[in-house]
Amino acid sequence: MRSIRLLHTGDVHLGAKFSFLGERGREHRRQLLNTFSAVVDMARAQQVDYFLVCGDLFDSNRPTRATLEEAVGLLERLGASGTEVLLVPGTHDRLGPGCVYDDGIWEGLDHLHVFREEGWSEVSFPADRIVFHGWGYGGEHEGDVLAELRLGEAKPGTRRVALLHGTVLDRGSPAEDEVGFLRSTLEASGLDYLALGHWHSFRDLSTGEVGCAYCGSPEALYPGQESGKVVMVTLHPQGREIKPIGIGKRSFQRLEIDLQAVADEGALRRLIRERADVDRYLEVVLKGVCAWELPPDPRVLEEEMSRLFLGIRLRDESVPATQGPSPRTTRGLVTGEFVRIAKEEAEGAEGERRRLCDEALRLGLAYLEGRKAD
Ligand SMILES: [Mn+2]
Repeated sequence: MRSIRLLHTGDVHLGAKFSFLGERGREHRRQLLNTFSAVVDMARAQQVDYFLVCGDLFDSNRPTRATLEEAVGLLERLGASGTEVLLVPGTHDRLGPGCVYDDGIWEGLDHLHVFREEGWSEVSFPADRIVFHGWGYGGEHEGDVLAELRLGEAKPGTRRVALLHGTVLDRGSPAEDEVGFLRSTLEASGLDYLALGHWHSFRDLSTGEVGCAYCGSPEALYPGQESGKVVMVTLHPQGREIKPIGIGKRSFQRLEIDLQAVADEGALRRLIRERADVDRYLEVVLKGVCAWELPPDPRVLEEEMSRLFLGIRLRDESVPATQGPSPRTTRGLVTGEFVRIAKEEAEGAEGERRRLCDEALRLGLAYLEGRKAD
């Protein structure tokens, strides 16, 4: 029995609108296709045996003709180079009348299997002694869907892999518009690997005998999700290997800034500018007591920085120092005098000297206010 290699991806969301990215939304929609193309290239370069797509290849059942043709073209090329493609629909591109998988474009493609039947169905590759079970998602389904999986008879040594767009449940039933399964059912499933889609961040849920992972989206989609990976799975004659591989070009990040530790608006600008990257979406949350007269206007800063990032959002949760008499702005108090002098020094200073002034103000304030200087 030889080792079998699977490239596991899903939740690509081709055609997603990204209106929150404004002018850059269109470009990011294009990026999803570019990244998917890179995933296909990786599968071809590494000559994987099977390519698994675990739902939500499309963001909706109405992708543009160009998007559909390009995606199917990529899968066709993959099939032509000897890799078998297996695909289950997800919640966004679910089965139903007129769904994207009913389109004639999918017909007559060799080496491409779409699980078009609602519920479990299977396809087997006797030469490799491997069977794939796929759940055709057509809408929510009560109960544990893995408990409904029947592996049936097969030659000893046959490997079993399932594709599911669903949720692992700790207890109870899945949320609205989802299908789910319990960890205990996974453990007893008899599968070699369960390839999951639905969550947009990679997660390895393997349990003893059964390998299981969420691949996550190959490209960054929304703030708060850690996307950008695909999973390379190797089923050895004994054991398995599950390897996440970074492939996404872009990232969504969050930065919390305690204004108490920032000397002034200029220093805040510099802190944000340090993260500048046109492939990065940055969510900045301003916290703490604002050391200056007034907290900055988030919209002005967003506008000013927007060209430096894929997108930037500022949320101001800080408390203005002007709400009460702050020792920092009170003449005659040690803290107030220190802030005044340090700012005078910093003004007009540039480069390394400026950085040192900012640092001195930050550390000095922390010392005077009895805070940890982190
Ligand atoms: Mn999804």
